[in-house]
Amino acid sequence: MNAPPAEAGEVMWLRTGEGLPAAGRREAAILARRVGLSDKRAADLALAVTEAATNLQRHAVDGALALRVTAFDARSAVELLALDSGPGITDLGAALRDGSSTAGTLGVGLGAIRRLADRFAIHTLPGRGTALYAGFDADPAPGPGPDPAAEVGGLTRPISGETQCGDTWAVREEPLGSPHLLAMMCDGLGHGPLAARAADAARLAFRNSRATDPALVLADIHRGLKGTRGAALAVARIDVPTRRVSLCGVGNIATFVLGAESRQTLMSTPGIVGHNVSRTQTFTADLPPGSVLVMHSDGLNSRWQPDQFRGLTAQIPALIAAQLLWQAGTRRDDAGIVVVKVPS
Ligand SMILES: [Mn+2]
Repeated sequence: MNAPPAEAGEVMWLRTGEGLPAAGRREAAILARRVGLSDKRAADLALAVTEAATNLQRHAVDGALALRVTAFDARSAVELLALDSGPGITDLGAALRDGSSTAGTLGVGLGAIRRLADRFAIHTLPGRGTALYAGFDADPAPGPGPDPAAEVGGLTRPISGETQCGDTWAVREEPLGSPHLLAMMCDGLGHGPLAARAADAARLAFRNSRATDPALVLADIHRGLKGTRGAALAVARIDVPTRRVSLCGVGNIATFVLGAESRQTLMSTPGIVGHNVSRTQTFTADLPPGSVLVMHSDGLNSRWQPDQFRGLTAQIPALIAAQLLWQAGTRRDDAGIVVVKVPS
């Protein structure tokens, strides 16, 4: 999977409605050109988008496609997410088997999408919805390299009616090449272009900071956000060998260590990064094998519980982020989430 450094990029959201397959194909073609997919792979992507869109259109309560380009570790890809609010797939195994008779149900075409994609993942919640991930790599699959220190994924969605998003995230190694990761989740105040500008400034300051302590990284970002609207923002440091997380957050960013059946909260303190940051506090926690670090903005309702998301922590971070954003997110605010998983 994706190894850091990783950053939120532009995400194209397309909601279910007339013409979703055509709109999805159009967007996919633009992204395929941008990352240099071969004609063959671009056609495969278009086919997968058509299957996913048709599926949503015909069978889902409410749904959306999210398409984006990712470029991690010198490997670029087009990623497709298909998200819906129900009805869920009762027999996922049958739906994924090629040629199985699932006509008339939500699972149509899943086997085809899995076969077409370089990477595929799916998580379904009976009655509540399905999240599907399919990745199409621009370059031939790299040979087996060293295991990445961690897998990272995230997702942002602007408030209804806006195209730019004030929520953003980034993850990178610090120092570079070390098993120490820094992760940032940022919610630029308000929404629209001015919030997006604060988010851009936060990503830049995060990238340029050479500090290792999360409170000092946050202080660097605080300076970088002067003159912007400011943001709620949290920085986590993950020490991979010891599986320890330390977190310094200011304002309303929710941070959790999420296990299969548990959720531990790491607190932030009040304030606005870029405006008023008085006394910060750093909290630490263990990241037990099988658990993931989740950071999200208040565009997601933080009252969600692990038992509502059975099996989700076993999925790839990009799918964990997408399912949580879709199920807990509101359209009345920018929404953003980042998930980091340290392999067992
Ligand atoms: Mn917000």
